[in-house]
Amino acid sequence: MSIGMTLTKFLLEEQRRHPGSTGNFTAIFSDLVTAAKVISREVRRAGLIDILGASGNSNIHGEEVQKLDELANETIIRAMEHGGHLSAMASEEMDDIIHVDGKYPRGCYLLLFDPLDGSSNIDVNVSVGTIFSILRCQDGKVTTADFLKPGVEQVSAGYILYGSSTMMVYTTGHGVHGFTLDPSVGEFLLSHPDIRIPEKGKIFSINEGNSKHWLPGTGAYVEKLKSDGKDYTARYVGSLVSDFHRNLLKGGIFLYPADKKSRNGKLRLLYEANPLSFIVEQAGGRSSNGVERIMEIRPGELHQRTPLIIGSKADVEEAESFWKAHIA
Ligand code: AHM
Ligand code: MG
Repeated sequence: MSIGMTLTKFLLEEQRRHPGSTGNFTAIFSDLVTAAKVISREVRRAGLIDILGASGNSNIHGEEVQKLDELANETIIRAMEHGGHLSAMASEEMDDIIHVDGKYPRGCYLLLFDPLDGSSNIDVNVSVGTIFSILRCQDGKVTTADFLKPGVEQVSAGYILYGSSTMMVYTTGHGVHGFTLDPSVGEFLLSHPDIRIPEKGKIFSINEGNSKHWLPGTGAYVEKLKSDGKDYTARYVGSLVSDFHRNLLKGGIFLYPADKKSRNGKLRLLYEANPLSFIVEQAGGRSSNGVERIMEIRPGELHQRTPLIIGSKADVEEAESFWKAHIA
């Protein structure tokens, strides 16, 4: 029986279709896949780890029980540092960048990641995910400044969603493709080739608990959606990857805007907003901070936050028109 198109086969074919490709991505993705499978296994056992850890903070192997987000962080670093294709990494969980060169052979790429996005959902069995972004780097010692590139310079981006099934969705700038982990064979199989986000959706995703802090543009836009002749429906998981993935497939808009309390929004530019923006644009959608394309923002710091309005092109354009009207 054929097992279908695996991620590795697909990457090799993509590499052959684009002469000049070095094969580095195939290797980088192979390490990412290993990390994803380990994290997926741990997420699936999350409730059990708690039970096993309750007796003395160590699991049946005598290892210290780690919080899942720390475990995901460690898993990615350990899986990626040996490969020889990276120079350094940056993680939401670490203040500073993580150097690879010096310890292992050095490559010409940088990896940025949010190891387990949706932290507040980890303990309650709600879908969480890993988000990643890949940049090219120059020769010489890597510093934080090398990571401070606008999103348009990303060479690849993606996420792994630990949902009712585990999925990897990625782009290398040639469309967006989704793979589902088949646990029986341990492979990611092509399940969603060439994903296109509908031009306009019916879903809006925003934390309405923040409405007392909203700026006028946000309030006016949300009111417009609720009173629109076309029926919108509200969906908000509270895990960016999950909310984004649903809207990517069904069409819709996700907003975590600037408000009176958080002038820069909540989400991080380099390893949350930029990778999802690369994906949404490759799928035909749009992403903005309200007034500016996310992928053109010049970052000033590694853990910089940004307002994020992302999803179906027509919906994001309409939201932007409300921001612009209220700023003018
Ligand atoms: P995290 O990276 O610490 O998990 O925080 C980011 C998360 C996103 O996944 C989600 O979209 C957002 O925070 C939800 O925030 P809020 O609970 O304020 O609505
Ligand atoms: Mg996050």
